[in-house]
Amino acid sequence: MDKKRLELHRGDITGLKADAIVNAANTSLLGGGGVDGAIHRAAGPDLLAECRELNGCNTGEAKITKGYRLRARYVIHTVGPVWYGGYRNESEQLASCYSSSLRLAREYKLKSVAFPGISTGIYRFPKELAATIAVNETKRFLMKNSLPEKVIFVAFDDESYRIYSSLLKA
Ligand code: AR6
Repeated sequence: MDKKRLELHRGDITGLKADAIVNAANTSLLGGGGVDGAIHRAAGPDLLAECRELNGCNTGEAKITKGYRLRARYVIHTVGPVWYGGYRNESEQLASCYSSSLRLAREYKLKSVAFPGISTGIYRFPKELAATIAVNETKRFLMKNSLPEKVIFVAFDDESYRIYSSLLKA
């Protein structure tokens, strides 16, 4: 796989001009805090109206909506696992968030997709392990698929930025 297909961006995901940005949602898909709240604020009320039609989403799965006022054309909503110490299949569920989101991106023929660190905020998933899963699962998918062409990991804080930098250099 061409390493140039993986990028790292520091800061707020809501301003990114990718074909899709991924939202770290909850099973209701009706909004919340963290990046979910920021995406809904930036996209405007039409996003919530479309989300209401989706009947929620299971942990580890993903659903897609339009991006409305965002620069991104689509939002892929995925529900990460709450971290309970690693005894409840959290790693497999987190990997499934990435593969499900990437499958949707492929289905919609999207060229670029940006991910925040799913589950690494309110859901307390350890950042280093989460980033390792994110990068490995994404590489695995890109090796087998030509779309999306590019995946952007968005690090909101310095610690996440350092973790992703070293993983992407390796
Ligand atoms: N841009 C990029 N990354 C961000 C932004 C932003 N604007 N804001 C926060 N992050 P979290 P979770 C990072 O808590 O852990 C919501 O209430 C943040 O630093 O948003 O999956 C949902 O409705 C962290 O690294 O999501 C769910 O109930 C990462 O995004 C619950 O939180 C994810 O943090 C989901 O929890």
